[in-house]
Amino acid sequence: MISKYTYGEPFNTEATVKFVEPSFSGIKYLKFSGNEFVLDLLENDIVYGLGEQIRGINKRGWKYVNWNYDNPHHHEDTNSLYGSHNFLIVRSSNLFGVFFDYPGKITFDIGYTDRSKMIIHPATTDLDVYLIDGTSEKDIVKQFRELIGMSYVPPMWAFGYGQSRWGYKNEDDVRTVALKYEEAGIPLDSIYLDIDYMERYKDFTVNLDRFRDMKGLATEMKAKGVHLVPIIDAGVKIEPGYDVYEEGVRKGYFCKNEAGEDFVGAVWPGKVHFPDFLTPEARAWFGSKYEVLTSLGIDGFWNDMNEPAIFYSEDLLEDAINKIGELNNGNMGIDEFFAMTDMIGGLNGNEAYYDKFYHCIDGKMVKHSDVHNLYGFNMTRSANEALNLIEPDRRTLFFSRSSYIGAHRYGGIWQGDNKSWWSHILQAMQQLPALNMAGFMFVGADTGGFGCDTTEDLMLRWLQYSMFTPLFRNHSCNGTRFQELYQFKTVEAMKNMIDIRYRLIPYLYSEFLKATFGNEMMFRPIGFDYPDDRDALNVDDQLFLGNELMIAPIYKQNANGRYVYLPEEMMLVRMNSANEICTEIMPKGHHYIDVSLYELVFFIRSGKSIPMCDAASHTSELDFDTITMVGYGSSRYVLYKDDGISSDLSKTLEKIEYKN
Ligand code: MIG
Repeated sequence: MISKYTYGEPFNTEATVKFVEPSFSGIKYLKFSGNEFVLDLLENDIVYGLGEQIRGINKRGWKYVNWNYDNPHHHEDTNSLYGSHNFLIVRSSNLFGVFFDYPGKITFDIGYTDRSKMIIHPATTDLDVYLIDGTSEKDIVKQFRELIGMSYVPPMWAFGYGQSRWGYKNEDDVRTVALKYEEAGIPLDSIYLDIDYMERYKDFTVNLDRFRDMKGLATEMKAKGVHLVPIIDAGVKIEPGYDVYEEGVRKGYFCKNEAGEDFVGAVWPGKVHFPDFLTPEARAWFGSKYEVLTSLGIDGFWNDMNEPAIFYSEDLLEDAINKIGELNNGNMGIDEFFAMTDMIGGLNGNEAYYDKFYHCIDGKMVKHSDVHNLYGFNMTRSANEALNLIEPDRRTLFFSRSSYIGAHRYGGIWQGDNKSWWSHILQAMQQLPALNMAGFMFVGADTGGFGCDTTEDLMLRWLQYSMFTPLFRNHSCNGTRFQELYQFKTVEAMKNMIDIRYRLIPYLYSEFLKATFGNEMMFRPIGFDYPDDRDALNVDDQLFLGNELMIAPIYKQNANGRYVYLPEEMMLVRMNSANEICTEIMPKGHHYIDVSLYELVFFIRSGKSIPMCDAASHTSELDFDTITMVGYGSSRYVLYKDDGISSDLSKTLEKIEYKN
């Protein structure tokens, strides 16, 4: 049962799609003090959720600030990342879900100030709060997901392996990647184009010196089974003669400053204007520009910098430069020196920028900071809605960096600029169930790590985790160690892992569709299926994947194995390569399992089995009809499959029962 409570005058975020009758009594379970919501927590209560946030599956013990932020440091003490997903499930004397539909800054102090209190503080008290009672976490998630609408489904090829790097500068760089993968015999479905393909970082342009013939390249790659997926940034470069800029100015599609002029920020291209994605007109206009690239044969995009990230605004930059001039008195002391570095460091992403521009909604100026967290959502929506017109029959791959609940209907997300750190495998995994709770199903982290130099063993372990996530992309930052799989000596072992991924795609895609259609989670904490088992409730480094699997990846360097907790009897599956499968039944309980660096280990749940197809070089070559079942004897599996591309999701959907 869902109850809705309205405070003040909420902005219509369009996060939800179902009408809920507002309740006029006081809110249940939480205490509302006039500007915050408070809940008393007992020692063993658990708080799940918050989507893309740091720390564990149980969110207790930290203060989270949901304010979409271009934060390349996913440190343990950070507070904000790229997305705001204000949905929680509280397992206390009452079990309930709660969604704070609020597009501005909102703080979740979950036992930080006081271990026994959760305090939720929205910047203003204009919001809708939805409170969901249910019989279990899974039941609450289902109700919530029905409220927010069905999640985005990408084309099936998006489940293939993708290679990306900031720094593929020209056609030959792209060809080299494709060729080396081919030579190494490693399956590949996509190569990503980062900002270098554009002409001076201008959206919807192609640098013709470096990409002479994008259409030819896209066609050539497509013939090899590889899709090119270019990046699109939120800011539009200010440059006379650039059509997107000129048209946007002429038609009034950009965000305005207080004086009603087009607001100026600076990002990659230097000075930019920001499309007012919160208006349907600007959304339709910007979205229509994607045709510049789809007409060249492009069928996938990633949307970046759409928090929106702002490096500086003209006035704050000038201010900082003047103050630094004053500080530079010929003999800078330590105080002046640090005042200077703080000032420089404080420019990128400074919150003050977001008070300086406005959206024009139904003739009213709405200050950006009041609706900040909706910007990336509406950028992805702009692309998705336009592509539905440009390419009505087929699905396009979309994923975004920034998001808010509601964006899940229009695209997936990637988990942003992580680092090549062991702890970031676990961090990525711990976000998965919370993202699924919030509707984000097509998700994945930069495999191998974005920032910092990766290592061969980290890459292997990371592959053994990421091969289970819908988005499976190796991406890294300009200037870091190269991490395409062919760069490593153990390329053969890496190839084995990618081959295994391709063997698992029928299962992964099928479970993705089931969870999406059924408003369920593809990745669940162990405690969601075993709420009465204390040990299961404590597990935060294993997940159920669909209805049949449990994953328990290794995320520590030099570990030759790990502890796992089995809440029921399960079948341990070991795979050293695509065709070597060893299985062993293990009883319920705690176990230590050995796992060599070159070996994949996962678990099949009691009495279940999963379908596997043969490995192939590309998803287009996968044969979903030649299935081998792996798992318990006399079990059944219902495989969901479709043509992988039609927009009409029911048109080609088939449900095929396999017996083991
Ligand atoms: O300021 O386009 O998260 O994936 O490679 C950095 C360059 C901008 C941030 C994205 C990252 C991408 C990078 N971008």
